[in-house]
Amino acid sequence: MSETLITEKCQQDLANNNHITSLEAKTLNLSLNHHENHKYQEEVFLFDPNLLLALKPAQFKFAYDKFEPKNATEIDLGDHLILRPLKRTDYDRHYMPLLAQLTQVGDVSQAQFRARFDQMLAATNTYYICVVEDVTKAKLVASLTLVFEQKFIRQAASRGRVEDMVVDAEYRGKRLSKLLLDVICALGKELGCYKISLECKDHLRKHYEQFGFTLEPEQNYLCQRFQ
Ligand code: 16G
Repeated sequence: MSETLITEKCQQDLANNNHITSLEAKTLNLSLNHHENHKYQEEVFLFDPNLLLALKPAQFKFAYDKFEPKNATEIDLGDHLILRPLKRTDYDRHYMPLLAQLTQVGDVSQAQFRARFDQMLAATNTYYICVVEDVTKAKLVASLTLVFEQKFIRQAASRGRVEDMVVDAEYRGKRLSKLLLDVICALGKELGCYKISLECKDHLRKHYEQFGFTLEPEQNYLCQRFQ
């Protein structure tokens, strides 16, 4: 592998929060100058984009017009829309106003956003936030989160939780919520979750049932609120 390619791979691994374990990387004196460091900061993903790029539409419940790798980190959905993991710079791509279409978000500053992003990133292999961006507007238009929870039960198994599904009002009717659910369910399976669960309002139950979610007999969703 050429030195340039190795450097690119290392920078991508850094951006993806992967440990650099390859012998090639270890033997390479990887010193990023200030400019490169800045570039790396701009491209920090919450999880490895390769996890999305490895998904095949054949794994999905529904068919979509387009689901093709656009480059090393993004999937082209057509219509100027791309799918990728959340990035550290996404505060500037209207991420909080998007979430405000789901529930109260409060007044989160860019610094608070980045601090929370860093905390999620540090909890390795736990937060998988998938977003859809309209690249013509540099604006996030849909988001869905998979939380990967490790357990001691069931032979030290892991489960997934689907959280914070939101699609921008102007982009509804493009089946983005279906696509994100397909993606998250396929990802959860790939990660080895023994189950994936979600909480939703009654009128959305039918929507989620299409993906195999069921209200199990005698299961109740209980909640205690503190605010
Ligand atoms: C919905 C969401 C949940 C989100 C909550 C916010 C899905 C499947 N469910 O229940 O993830 O956290 O709304 O509402 O996306 P809250 O601010 O009232 O807790």
